[in-house]
Amino acid sequence: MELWFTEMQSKSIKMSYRVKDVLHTEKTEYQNLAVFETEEFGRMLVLDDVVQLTMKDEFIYHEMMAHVPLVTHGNPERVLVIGGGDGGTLREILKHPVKEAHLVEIDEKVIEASKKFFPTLSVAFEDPRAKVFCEDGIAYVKKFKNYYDVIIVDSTDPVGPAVGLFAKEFYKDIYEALTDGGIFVAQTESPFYYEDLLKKVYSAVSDIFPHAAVYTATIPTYPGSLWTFTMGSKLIDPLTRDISNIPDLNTKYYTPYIHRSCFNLPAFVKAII
Ligand code: AG3
Repeated sequence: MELWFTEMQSKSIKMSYRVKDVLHTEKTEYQNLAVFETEEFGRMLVLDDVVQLTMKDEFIYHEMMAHVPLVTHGNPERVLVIGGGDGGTLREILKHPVKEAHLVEIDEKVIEASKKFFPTLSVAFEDPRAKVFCEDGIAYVKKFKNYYDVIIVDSTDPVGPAVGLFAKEFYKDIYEALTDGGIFVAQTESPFYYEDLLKKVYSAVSDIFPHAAVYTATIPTYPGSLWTFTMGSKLIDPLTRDISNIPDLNTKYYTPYIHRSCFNLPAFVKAII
């Protein structure tokens, strides 16, 4: 018998993966969580029927989530991830000489599943600089003023529990929680399927932050492949930042050339923002 997992990438597009094994399914307090062993992309984490990561291509998303803002900042000491309970973004952050790498994840079951099924990501939680808080990220950031150098929002799609993570009020709280040279990045979905969201987020971020920029990466298992990240910066202009001294970060996607080029947007994306 053949087993397939299908994600509805949009109302009228389905993407199916042949599954070798269903390793885990559970209903958590917040969402349905599943771990599959797929034929093509290896182990896969799925939340509410949406692919969050696969072993084969997770490096692209996680490297771009972490290294673009951290290198743009230049000398981050305290970094916060909101969401990202699998630990992938945290793992990349820890390649930098940061002092504190905090992660606030609402669903502790995601962290547990990662510890069990994704050891190459959850290894990040063992680093003494890493600290995990299992609570609502929206309430968490309100507690801080001028504290974090970089805040990264590694959320699920803007449905259900993640809706508030794409709201202007939340970005204002993030602005306050950041230090003077602080930088914020959020994953902002596919420009093909979430055009309105990208437009809305970019406009909110550019209202709040002196500098706003969008960058892209190509991620095979995310809808539309081309994926966007939106950055807000309090001081440094990400587009003119001198990045000639980028340290070797032992990466598979991110390079200094990628850093320079990822802010160069295709014309149709530029037209959206
Ligand atoms: N967070 C972004 C997942 C978005 C995927 N969307 C989709 N497949 N429709 C991933 C969390 C990984 N740390």
